[in-house]
Amino acid sequence: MKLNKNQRRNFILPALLVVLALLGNLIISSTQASTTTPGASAATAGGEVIGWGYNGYGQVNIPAAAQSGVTAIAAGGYHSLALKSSMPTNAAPVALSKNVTISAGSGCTASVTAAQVNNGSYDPDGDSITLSLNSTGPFGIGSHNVTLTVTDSNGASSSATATVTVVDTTNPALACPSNITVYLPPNSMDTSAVVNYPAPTATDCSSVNITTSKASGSAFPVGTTTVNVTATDAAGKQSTCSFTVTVLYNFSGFFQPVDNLPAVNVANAGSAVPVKFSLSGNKGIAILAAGSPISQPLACGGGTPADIEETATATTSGLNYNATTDTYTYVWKTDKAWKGTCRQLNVKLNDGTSHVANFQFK
Ligand SMILES: [Ca+2]
Ligand SMILES: [Ca+2]
Repeated sequence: MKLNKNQRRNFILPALLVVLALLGNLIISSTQASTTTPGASAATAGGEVIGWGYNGYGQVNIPAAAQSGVTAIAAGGYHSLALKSSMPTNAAPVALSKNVTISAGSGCTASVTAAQVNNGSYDPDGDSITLSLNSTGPFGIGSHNVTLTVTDSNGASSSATATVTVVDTTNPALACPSNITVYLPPNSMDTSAVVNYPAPTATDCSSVNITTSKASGSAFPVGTTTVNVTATDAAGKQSTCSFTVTVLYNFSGFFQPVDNLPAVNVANAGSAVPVKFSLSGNKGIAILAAGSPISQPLACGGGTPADIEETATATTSGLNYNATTDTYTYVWKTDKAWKGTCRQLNVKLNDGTSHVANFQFK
């Protein structure tokens, strides 16, 4: 049978479609569709067949799907067919992020890495992925938003956001004043002194509150007082330091008959030696440290001998104060057994100071 031109036109396309249908489950969805139907497509085992053509036969425009990725084309009459292979498509990676909290380092800042923010990002295709952050810092104390971008080896990417919180976990740097020593006002009955000390200083990544166990400008008693200082930062981190405030008597040195060092006082063993001194004012009778005075053996030799010109009649040791002469007298009852030996007398006051005199007994 010989076909004219129109007959051939009307025959070729259906024939071709039939062939394709035989080859692979061809399904024509719109061979006689309206003019708005962009084309016909058919899914096959190996790809996708797209047909289009003259409006009178149902297909009109070149479908968008047939404008790229076409591996073969057939045309005849008013119809065309394109074959697209089922090329694998690339799936974008999945970005998963997590919020992180980081301790501030030196400079009170911290940096973050993409790996720290990453929470198991992956690529559905199994492609290798790279991680990046829009900013790695350094960030100051507080919260900061970052964006994690995950890119696969095909260049597809996804992003996720996270919060980076930089916290202060460092104790304050605290500096205490140096130890302070003051003397009681001379010629007074005062047994305490008002002491002003330099303010302790603290530095920290956050605000710091400083407290002291005894305020500057307080009356400090005779002796040594330890002032404890605590610095607490906004995160509750604490540092401590301490310093001492020592208030001393105005010890005069020993009066006669006792000579001060380096003299060696020569006394009769068993005699009572009046040990006299002043603290520049009546400080009461409770001026000695516990157990004071004491005497200890001393190697004889050295020093300038000086006789004890005056002795007391007391049979026991004891302390008294004479307001008229502003003199404390400690009567030191020596031991007869000390004859031929030397000893050092230590008068330790309750301000913590020790005052010694050397003796040789005859
Ligand atoms: Ca991928
Ligand atoms: Ca801190």
